[in-house]
Amino acid sequence: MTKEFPKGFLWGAAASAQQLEGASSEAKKAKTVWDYWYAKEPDKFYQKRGPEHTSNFYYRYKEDIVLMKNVGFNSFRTSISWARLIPDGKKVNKEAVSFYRDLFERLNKEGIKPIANLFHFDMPLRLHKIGGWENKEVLEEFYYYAKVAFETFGDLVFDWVTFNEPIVPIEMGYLNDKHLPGIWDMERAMQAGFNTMVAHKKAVKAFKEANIEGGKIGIILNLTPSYPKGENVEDIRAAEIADAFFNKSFLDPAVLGRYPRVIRDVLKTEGIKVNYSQEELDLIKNYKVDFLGVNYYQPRRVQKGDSKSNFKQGFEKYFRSYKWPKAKMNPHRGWEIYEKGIYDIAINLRDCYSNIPWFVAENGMGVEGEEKFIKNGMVMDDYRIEFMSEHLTWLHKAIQEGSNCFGYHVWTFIDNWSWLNEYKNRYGLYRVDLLNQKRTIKKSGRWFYNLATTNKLIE
Ligand code: BGP
Repeated sequence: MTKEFPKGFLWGAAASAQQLEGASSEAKKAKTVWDYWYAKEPDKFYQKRGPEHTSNFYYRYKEDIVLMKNVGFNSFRTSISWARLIPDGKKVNKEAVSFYRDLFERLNKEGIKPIANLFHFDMPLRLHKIGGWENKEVLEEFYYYAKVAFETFGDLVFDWVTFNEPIVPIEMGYLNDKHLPGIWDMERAMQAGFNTMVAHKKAVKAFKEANIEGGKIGIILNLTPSYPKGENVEDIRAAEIADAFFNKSFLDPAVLGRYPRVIRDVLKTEGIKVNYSQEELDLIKNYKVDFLGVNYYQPRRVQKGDSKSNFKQGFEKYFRSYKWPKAKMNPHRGWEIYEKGIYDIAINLRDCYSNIPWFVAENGMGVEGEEKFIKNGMVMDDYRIEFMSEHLTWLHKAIQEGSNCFGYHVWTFIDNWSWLNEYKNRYGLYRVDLLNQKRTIKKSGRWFYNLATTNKLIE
């Protein structure tokens, strides 16, 4: 069966500055939290490989753009490094400007639409030291950075994103130890989360002020549809609360300009206070996004909470995760694969979020030990082809039913470094040999080329 996608559909991949560029302390780039953390605690990082061990895109981007062409991309999203563009928070780094301008120019020339993101987990160290998103001064710095980025690259990039997965540094840094500051504190998590939303709104405001002709601004959220264990009231309520905190907490203010009641009720019951001003509430109400990017990897399965649990350190009081017995698991990574989740997201955006234009901004399959699938020099990743194909089948159905989806980006185009996981889980359409940086197309890269250039999924 052939499934055709709408005319002009975006096919491409996502990446991020810290994960792809390398040159982490070169060309006047200032340190980020990741550079700092690695220098301090290398043992935390899988195989002790830190952010300087990436795929060196900073030096290889010209050749890598050719590789993008060879897998049929018509679009590519990456982030600008805040610490590279404005190392001291004031003076714009000319070397960074030349790098990003050349990158965007070349992408445009090759017919690959650049989508630029401002923040992908890489807080400049000097701002982390003054409290990161907890400090309202950092929000002003972000506003300035956004203005500089729009003014400097607004003639080359028309599709902008403020944040990738803004909830991740909050969840992983304030209710876990996988990002800095690495603490368990619900009150601080809520404040940092709220401030992140205000920072996003300030960037949207800066974007409107920059008046980029034909420009659009969005945000990328990792949405995890929440499914209750049973049909009973308690499990259903648990799923509602999980959905509110993990999806609606950013989705609702970004798209609708307000926070869901459920969140306000829970915080009130728990006596958790968030500091805000009327001016901030007005920003939230007035600066809505033009489009949305959705990263989808896996759903959330929940059951009723444990009333004895302490809310100050986690959500278990209201919902706990459980393993669905029928779940299909990614045997090479351990995450659930639930393709229909993408359809449920699409229909929810159609019905509850004014059918906002959106695209799949990340979807992909991480595989540990992928070298075992190499045959005659090529990774025969049929599992990845099946993964994308099944997600696209559900996405196509949702588009047929009226969901306003305009593209599909895979995570990611070449294997890249991933936070504490280093290269543990490979996601690329190209394999990267870490000894010599050689890129080799995988079977999925060939498959993606046909998909993107025909605009059709052929099963
Ligand atoms: C997303 C992030 C990416 C990337 C990806 C894969 O949440 O936006 O930055 O890391 O997940 O995650 P991992 O490498 O942990 O498998």
